[in-house]
Parts: sequence; structure tokens; C-alpha cells
Amino acid sequence: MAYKKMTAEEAASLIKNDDIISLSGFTATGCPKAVPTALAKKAEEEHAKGNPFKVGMYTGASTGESADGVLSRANAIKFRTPYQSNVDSRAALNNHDMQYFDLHLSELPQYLRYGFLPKPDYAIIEVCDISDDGKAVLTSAVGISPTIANLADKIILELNSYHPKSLVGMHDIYEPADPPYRREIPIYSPSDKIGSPYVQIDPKKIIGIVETHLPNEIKPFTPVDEVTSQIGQNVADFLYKEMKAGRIPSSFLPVQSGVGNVANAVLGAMGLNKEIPAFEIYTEVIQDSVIDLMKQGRVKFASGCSLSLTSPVLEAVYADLDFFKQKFLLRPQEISNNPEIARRLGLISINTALEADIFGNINSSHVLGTKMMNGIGGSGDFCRNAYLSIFTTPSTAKGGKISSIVPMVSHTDHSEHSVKILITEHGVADLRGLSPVQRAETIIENCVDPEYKDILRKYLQLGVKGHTPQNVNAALAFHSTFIKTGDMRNVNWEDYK
Ligand code: 0RQ
Repeated sequence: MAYKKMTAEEAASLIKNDDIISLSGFTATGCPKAVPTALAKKAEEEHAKGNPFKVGMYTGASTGESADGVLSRANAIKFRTPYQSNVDSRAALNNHDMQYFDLHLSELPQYLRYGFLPKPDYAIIEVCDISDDGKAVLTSAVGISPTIANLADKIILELNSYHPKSLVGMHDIYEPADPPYRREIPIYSPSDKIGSPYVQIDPKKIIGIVETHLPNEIKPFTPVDEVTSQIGQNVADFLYKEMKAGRIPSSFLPVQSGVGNVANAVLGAMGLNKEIPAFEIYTEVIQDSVIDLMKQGRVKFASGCSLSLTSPVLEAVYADLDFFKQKFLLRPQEISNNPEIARRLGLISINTALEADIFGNINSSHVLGTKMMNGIGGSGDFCRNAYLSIFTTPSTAKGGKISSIVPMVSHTDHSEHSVKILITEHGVADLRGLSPVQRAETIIENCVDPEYKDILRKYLQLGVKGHTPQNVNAALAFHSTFIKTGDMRNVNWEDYK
């Protein structure tokens, strides 16, 4: 091999305080692990000597324990974008130990190319193969790798033999030209291949190769329970009725499904509903439930940005790669999440809300308006541009002490203008064509937990007139009551009259 082999520690020793690193991967899959772990150790050593040591960090989305986890615990991240879902980075950014900014995932590559953010000094990219002329075959995700490989002057590769070299052909690498030269991205169906099977790297920029054999770090999902299964069935029934009514073509449309336990369960339930024809997926994260559905012939094809599969499921895919290579394509996030393509393909977009309000606004990211959970992720890329944008949520959290449906969201990620359907375990609120008051009545009747229905009806009667009858004094009373008493059901509207 033409490149210099080095240990993770040697690679980490090159990275200096205040450098900006950029990582491959998307969710805890396809990310480098050895070099970030060694970098965290170096940061701890520097801190012990009283020296400052922090780096800026760009990633595709969240990463694993061996990147966000170790680096956050070592207090080694100065700033970070565009998404995270790690318990320690959550703590670090909520404490302001790390400056984090939340970004639509499709935007980061062009943000970097446009110069809206400083160029990364280093790209650390996990690959399963690299040729002497710099053709890099990525592993189980694409993320921002093509862009950082172009922009960074110094590239460290983690050559991870856990992933077979025969993955070549599963990736479709395409970077659009920047305005004013950008043309349409020629994807007309989820399986269209438009790019190259590898990322072309200038071999002169590859300063070292670190050999590893490490699995991804995707955590197992919470098993489907009564609530998530009922939400899934409600989604499936709703989509079937839409198809019967002629509002979804009988051949169906490609589905995008979000991250987390709820999304995994929803997709599983859609697959079980045999009245819905076998469908295609055009999404960012391909989670475990998709693989079962493929085996059963319920999902025909999946285009995504990452195989966010738990290790046993990913290993089963690798054991049957000839079958699955016909079924998947992995794309850069600016293509998997591209607004132009979401609109053209007519995606049915299903994402999970942390909180919704009775007027249809969605909070995907901030608990009680202040504490970041994960981030907006790709939900905005998809929901604003989808054929049909659906948000799902369990109607309550924390054993009923929190209503996920409130008078006014404590943080807005998606406005009422982008949200067409809201679904909980209790039912479906179809918000299309409804005024704010009609939306509120529909959401309260169909989606709200029975214990909160009257409370929300009374909120609407607080006597404030106007197109959207918010009461500015009481709009956040659910949240302040929870903060004061630990239960939103204790809200007393008499205090706000
Ligand atoms: O907390 O873990 O302490 O019990 O939030 O809730 O029900 O397990 O939901 O795993 O499906 O995640 C919105 C976070 C849902 C995710 C969110 C508490 C609840 C629990 C998790 P515990 P569940 P899920 C494209 C799509 C934004 C990005 C996105 C997400 C924890 O889907 O990050 O859509 N979405 N990307 O108890 C306080 C509330 C709450 C609440 C739930 N109202 N108030 N806490 N919880 N509702 C893909 C990508 O971007 C990669």
C-alpha cells in the first residue's frame, strides 16, 4: 500500500488544540472510532498538564460512543454541528461546555463548501478499502464524507476490516455543483444511480492509515409496546385510506421514516398491513425494521444515507450481501435529504415529534423549551418538502405527567405550515385545509390523551379572540406547571384569567 500506516495515537498526536476535525459516518455507523478515542485520551492528558485542548467537530449526524461519547466526557469539543444523540454530548452542550448548533442535515455539506463555516483541518474517514490512486470505499454510511474529503487538507483513514471490501457498489457518491452552476439532481426513482461507487481522494492528502477491526455502536431499540404499535397501526390505516381515496397512487409512494423507537415501530406496522402494497424507501437512516420488511418482500428498495442497524442485523446483511446489494443504495446526506428530490419523488414523510401544539406546530428537539434532546436532524429537510408530512408522538411522556400535546410548543422546529397530519396512539388529526381553531379542535378530539382533553378544551375557552386563539399569559402554563409541580395535569386556568 502506498500510504503510511500509523497507530491511532500517532494520528491523534498530529491534531492540535483549536483544529477542526470532520468525521465520516451518519448516526453511530460508519464513524471513525480509534482516532477519536485516542484524541480524547490526548485531550485528557493535556488538560491534566493544565493545557487547553479542544477541537471543533463536523459530522454527518450523531456518532457513536467512541466519538461523541469519549470526546464529550474529555471536554474536548469546542463547537459541534449538525446533530447528536449521545448522553454525554447532550450534557456538555446543555451545560455550554460545547457550543452546539443545530442544522438541517442536508445543508451542512453546502454550508462548508459555501464558506459559511470554516474548512475542516482534518477529515477522519472510515473505509473498507482504498486504492493507491485514492479511490476510497466507505463502510455503512456516507454522511458528509465526499465533501470533507475534498475540503480538508489532511486526511486520516480508518481502514476497518469489520466491513467487507465487497461493499463496493453499495454507495452512490454524487456532489452537486454550487450555484450558479447547479443543475437538477437526476434522481427520478429511489433506485437511480447517479454517481460513483467510491469517494475520490487526492492520495497526497492521505497522511496516514489506521487499521482497525471494530463494530458500529448502534444501540438496540426499545421493544415495540402497545403505544408504539398502535401509533404504527394508525399510520398504516391512515395511509391505506388515503390510497383508497385516490390521494396516494395505488402503486404507492416512497416512504421516509425518522429516527428512534417510535419510527422503527411505525415502519414495522406499515409492513404488517398487507393492504398497503410493497413500497420503496427514500430516507436517511435505514433502521432494523427495514431489513425484516425486505426479507418479507414488503420493502422493495431502500435508498438512505446509512445502514443504522444493530450489529447482529448488520452482520446478517453482510452475510447475504449479494441479495442486499440489489436492495440498497447509500448516498451523501445532501442527496438522501435533498429538498428537490423529496418534492420530486413525492415522499410520504413520517417523523417523530417530542412535542406538538394544538395548532400543529412541532418541537422535535428541546425538552421543556430549553434542554436539547438530539436535534432537528433531517426532519425539516423532509417534512417541508414531502408529498405528505406526518408527525407521530405518544400522547404523553413520563407516565402521563407530560402531555406531548400542549397549548403552544416550547420551541418550534416545524411550523403549522409544514405539518399535514398528526398521529398518536389515540388517532389521526388530518390538518389539511383547516383553520387554526379547527386544527385545535381536531387535534384535541383525535390525538390528545383523555386526561388532558378537557384541560386543553378549557384553554381554548380562555376568551382570547383572534385567528389563532393563543393566550400569551397561559400558552406555556403546561410547562411552567410541570417545572413547579412535576405534573402538567396540575395546571389551573383560574390562575390565568
Ligand atoms: O425519554 O429516554 O428518558 O425515557 O424523550 O422518547 O418515546 O423513546 O422516542 O426514541 O422515538 O425519539 C423526537 C427524540 C423521539 C427523536 C425523538 C422523552 C421520553 C424519552 C425519547 P427517556 P421516545 P424516540 C430524521 C428524523 C428529531 C430528529 C428527527 C428525534 C425520550 O425522534 O430526535 O426527527 N427526532 N430526525 O420520555 C419531555 C416531552 C417528551 C419527552 C418524549 N414532550 N417532554 N420528554 N420525551 N416526549 C433522522 C435523523 O435526523 C438522523
